[in-house]
Amino acid sequence: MRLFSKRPCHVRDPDSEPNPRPSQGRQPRQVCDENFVEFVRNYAGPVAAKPRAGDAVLPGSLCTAEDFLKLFESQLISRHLDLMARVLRVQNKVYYTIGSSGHEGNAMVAQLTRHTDPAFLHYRSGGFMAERFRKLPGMDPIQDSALSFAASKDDPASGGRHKVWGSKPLWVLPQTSTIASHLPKALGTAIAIETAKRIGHTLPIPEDSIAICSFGDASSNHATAQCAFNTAQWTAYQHLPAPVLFVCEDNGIGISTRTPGGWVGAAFRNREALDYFYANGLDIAEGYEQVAAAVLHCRSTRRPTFLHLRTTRIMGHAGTDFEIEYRPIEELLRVEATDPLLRSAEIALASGLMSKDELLAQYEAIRGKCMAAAEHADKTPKLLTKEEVMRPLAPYSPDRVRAEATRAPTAEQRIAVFGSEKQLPENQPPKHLAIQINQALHDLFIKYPESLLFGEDVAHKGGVYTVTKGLHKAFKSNRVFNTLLDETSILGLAQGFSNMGMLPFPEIQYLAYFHNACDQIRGEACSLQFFSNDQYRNPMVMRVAGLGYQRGFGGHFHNDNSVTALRDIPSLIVGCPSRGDDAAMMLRTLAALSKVDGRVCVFLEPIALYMTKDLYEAGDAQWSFPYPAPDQALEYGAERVYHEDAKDLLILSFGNGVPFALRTAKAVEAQTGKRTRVVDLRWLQPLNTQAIAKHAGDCERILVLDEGRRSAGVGEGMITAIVEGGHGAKPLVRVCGDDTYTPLAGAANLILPTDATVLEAALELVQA
Ligand SMILES: Cc1ncc(C[n+]2csc(CCOP(=O)(O)OP(=O)(O)O)c2C)c(N)n1
Ligand SMILES: [Mg+2]
Repeated sequence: MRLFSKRPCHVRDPDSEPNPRPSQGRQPRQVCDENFVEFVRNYAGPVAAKPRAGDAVLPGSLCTAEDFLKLFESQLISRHLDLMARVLRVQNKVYYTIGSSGHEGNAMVAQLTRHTDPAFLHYRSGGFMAERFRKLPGMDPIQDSALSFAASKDDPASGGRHKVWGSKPLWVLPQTSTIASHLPKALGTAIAIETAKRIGHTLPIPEDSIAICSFGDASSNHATAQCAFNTAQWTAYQHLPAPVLFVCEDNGIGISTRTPGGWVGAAFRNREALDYFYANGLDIAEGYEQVAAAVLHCRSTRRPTFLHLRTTRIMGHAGTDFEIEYRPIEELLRVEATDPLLRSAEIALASGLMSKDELLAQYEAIRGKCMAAAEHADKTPKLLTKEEVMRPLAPYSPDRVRAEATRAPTAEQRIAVFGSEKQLPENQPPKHLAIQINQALHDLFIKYPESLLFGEDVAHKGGVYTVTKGLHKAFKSNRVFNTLLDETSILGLAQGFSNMGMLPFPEIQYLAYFHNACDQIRGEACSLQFFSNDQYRNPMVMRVAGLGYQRGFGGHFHNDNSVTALRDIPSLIVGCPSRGDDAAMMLRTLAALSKVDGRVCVFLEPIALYMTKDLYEAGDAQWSFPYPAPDQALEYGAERVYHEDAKDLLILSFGNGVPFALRTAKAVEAQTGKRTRVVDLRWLQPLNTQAIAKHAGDCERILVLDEGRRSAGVGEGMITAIVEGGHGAKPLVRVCGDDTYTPLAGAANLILPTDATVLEAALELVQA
């Protein structure tokens, strides 16, 4: 066997250039390719009598000859897809060269699990995918993968939006390339499988399914991965089921950074409530038994299971990787010698299952199929318009959303929860924001038996501000529960629940604490519809308490008013009510947007308005409103307009700014006779730019009131809409927060808009 050819993979070749030129001639073959052919040709080891289908492929192995042949073919398919990508990348026919070579042993995990076990995969999962494709008739892994490599519009995984491992019928949810970000939602899915049974929700997959999640050795160190392991352990430690199979594909390196020898085993072998298995993924005959044991353990015990799968990395990190710069030649030689395909060829030959000629013929036949599929894929249509690209990103079906949002639960259902007709919230006196959110959540929980609410301190305590009080009592621990203190896990759980068809209402205790888990929404939840061509959806309504002006509980972290972190997330919907009745109706619309169009929604609750009952003076009760009956909802995007006939001044605002604006309007009229239209935008993402432009057009002067920071705040979006709407020449002022963190106590008012500063700016405007 030649382990190191004249042209090793670690010598720069044309496809190692970031922007390759079209190739003029034939591509030189990769070392692993040459090695394989030579190894088979030169094989001179023992050859046993051909085993029958049910026999062990080699004495002592748990893998039968029949199963081995399938696995070997899957390995070869995976390898030839990699080789094809290296050849055709330089011709600009393929747009992705991160391969699976050296990891093909993960086909065993696919063979030993079911196609209905949801899989969240590492990018080196070619072997797994080829094997999983066998589980349903009529599916072709080569064809489908080739379409994805070519960014073809016909790509069944993402519709040409990314090279992802994904399949709707095979329960492979496409993942982004942010390493480790998929672990929390894989765990969430495992927990959701179990929760569904407890709340009587019908699962889309069998009840004894497990969630599979693979990742690399370097990725196992990531904070997001660690939080998933910890949450799995925290769950299992309490004897709660969490059937997730973590598969750590350990090739000993992450791009160029070596994982310390033995680290993965040392770090995971003795963790509390995380059951460790080791399998040699380089040798099917040997590794099969341990993979089977890990899968069986996970499925039967429903405990989180860590499968440490030994792999290696052939052909570098990606086509652009120049391995020789950071790995000594001796090491590369060792790596090439442990190529799992050489071992599989040896098993096939030594067991007598295949002759050299048969093996080489199959090898070349698969190469031919992969190349032909890729050439075909290259000729298929690509995404050519912006509309095509964005079609699955943010679906919206207005009529269906409206109908769903105004669909009320029955009176009997409601009375069973609220107590009596008289106790129905719409029959109560007007109430403030916190109470109405609470009542609306009760109503939504009656309407959607598959809804769940969870977060920090939300259960018995009812949240820091008692907004969720009573929900736990009414709907019990399976639907309303405290999580551990980890926002990333909360949002991972939310994705898991929605993957299983439930409607999660995760709560983030304060907006400042969303930021450290933002990737779960920005990178993961919101990208799923896009990267799966809207085949997968993870709808949710994330409630976040935030914004400024809290008197009792000050400082930055309880008064964070940065909406910015939410506003540029593609497809995310952000609603922010300023009063109770709007909040109740907005929640219904958000839930409907989730149910109908699969949207990820944020409900941003202004803490300072939770208990606000008065508007102009103490005791006037003018910021308390009757509870809207459950068949009332807000139109998605629609603003609330106060003093619609006023034209002298327009104040555009949201959240805490709305009462400021109304008080200012009253004072301006009293002092100058000028009348002010106040617009509460209510929906912060996407901003209703048409409404902003319309009101700006109607009025003579404009005041943009945004409690957020000057830089990148919502106010910038409002002003852009005004200017783009053609009204930039009108007198315009912005009153907003300063670019600073919020200080404690009264000092907060120095950097936030106040009644006084808003009034001052408004008077200047109207008197100018
Ligand atoms: C959060 C994040 N940080 C950095 C990267 C860039 N990156 C991509 S793969 C990789 C190494 C991963 O190594 P490992 O987990 O061992 O997987 P392997 O590639 O070896 O299979 C890095 C740093 C990324 N994709 N995501
Ligand atoms: Mg690695």
